[in-house]
Amino acid sequence: MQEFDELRKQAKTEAENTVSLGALNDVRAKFIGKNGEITALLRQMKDIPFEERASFGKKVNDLKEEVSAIFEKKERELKEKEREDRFKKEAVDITLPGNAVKVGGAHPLNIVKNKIIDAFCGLGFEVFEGPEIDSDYYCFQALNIPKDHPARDMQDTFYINDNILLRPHTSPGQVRTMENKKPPIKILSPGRVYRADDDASHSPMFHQIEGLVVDKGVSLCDLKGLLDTFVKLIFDEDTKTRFRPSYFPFTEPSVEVDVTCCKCHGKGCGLCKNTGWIEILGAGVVNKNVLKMSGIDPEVYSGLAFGLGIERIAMIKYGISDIRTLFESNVRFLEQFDRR
Ligand code: FA5
Repeated sequence: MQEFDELRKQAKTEAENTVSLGALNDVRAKFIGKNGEITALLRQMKDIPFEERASFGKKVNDLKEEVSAIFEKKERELKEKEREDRFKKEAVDITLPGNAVKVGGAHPLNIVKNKIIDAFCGLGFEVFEGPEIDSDYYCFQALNIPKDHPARDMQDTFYINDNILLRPHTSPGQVRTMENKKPPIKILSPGRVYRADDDASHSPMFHQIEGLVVDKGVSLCDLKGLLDTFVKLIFDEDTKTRFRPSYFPFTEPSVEVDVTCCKCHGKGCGLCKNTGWIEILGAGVVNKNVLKMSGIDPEVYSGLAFGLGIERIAMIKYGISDIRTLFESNVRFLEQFDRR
C-alpha cells in the first residue's frame, strides 16, 4: 500500500510540474504507458498469493484510473492555456490604422486616348494599329510626298537609314489600311510617333490618332459633321469648331480644325493666346493620288482623313501648360487625373 501511495503522489507531483503537452505525455508513459511503473505492478500478479490476487488487481486498476484522471485534468488545463496563449499572440488591435494599399491609375494620355477611341467606335469606326518603325514609302511617298519634297520638313523625324525611320505621324496607317481593305472603310489608327521637335508644346515622342473614311460620295461636309460631333463628345456640347484652310500633300482640300478655348469659352485668355480658339487637328479630303497609289479608284470612291495629337487634346482638356509634365512620371502630378 505504501508503494501505491508513493506512486500516486509521485505521478501527481510530476504531472502538476509539467508545462507542456509533450512533457505530460512523457510523464504519462512513465507511469501508465506499456512499460510504465503502474503497468509493471500488474505483471507482479503472478507472484501474489491466489486469494489476494483479486483485491491486488482491483487496487492496481483503481490506482491506474486515479492517475489517468490526474493526467486528463492536467491535459485539459494545458490545452486551455495553449489556446489562450495562441489567442494572445494572434490578437489583432482593430483600433490600429490599416496599411494603405497603393492603387495605380490610368495615365492621362491613356484616359484621353480611350475617350477618343470610344467616341469614334460609337460612330462605327474600327481600330487598326500600324508599325512605329516604317519605311520612307509609307511615311512619305505613298502620301504624295516624294523624296526631297519641301513638305517633308513639316514632319521631320529620326532616321535609322535612308529608307527606314521612326514614323513622324500615324498617316501611314491610311495607306496600309487602303492596301488591305476594300471600301467602305472607317478606321482609327492610334499610336506613338516621333519628330525632331522639343519645346513646351512639342515633344520628340508623342501620340496621334489617325482617322480615315473611304466610301462612295464622302465629302468635306461629312468631315465637318463628323469632327463637330466628335468635339462635342470629347469636350462639351457648347464647344464650337472652326475649319481653317491648310495644306497637307495627302489631302485636297486640307483644313486645320480649331475648337473654342475650354478655359475662356471663346472670350480670349492665356491658354488660347487671346484668340478664343485652340487648334486640335489636321484633316482633309484624301488626295486622289493617295487613293490611286493605294489601289482605290478615285473615280468611284472618295475619302476623308484626319490626324490629331492626343497630348494636345489632354493639355486642352486638363489645362496642362507644359507637354513635358506628361512624360516625367511624377506620381503627384499623374494621380490628379484618374480618381477612382
Ligand atoms: C499631321 O501629322 C498629319 N498627318 C495630320 C493629318 C492626317 C492631316 C490626315 C490630314 C489628314 P500635324 O503635323 O499638324 O499633321 O500634326 C497633327 C497634330 O499632332 C497637331 O495638331 C498637334 O496636335 C500634334 N503634334 C504635332 N507635332 C507635335 C509634337 N512634336 N508634340 C506633340 N504634339 C504634336
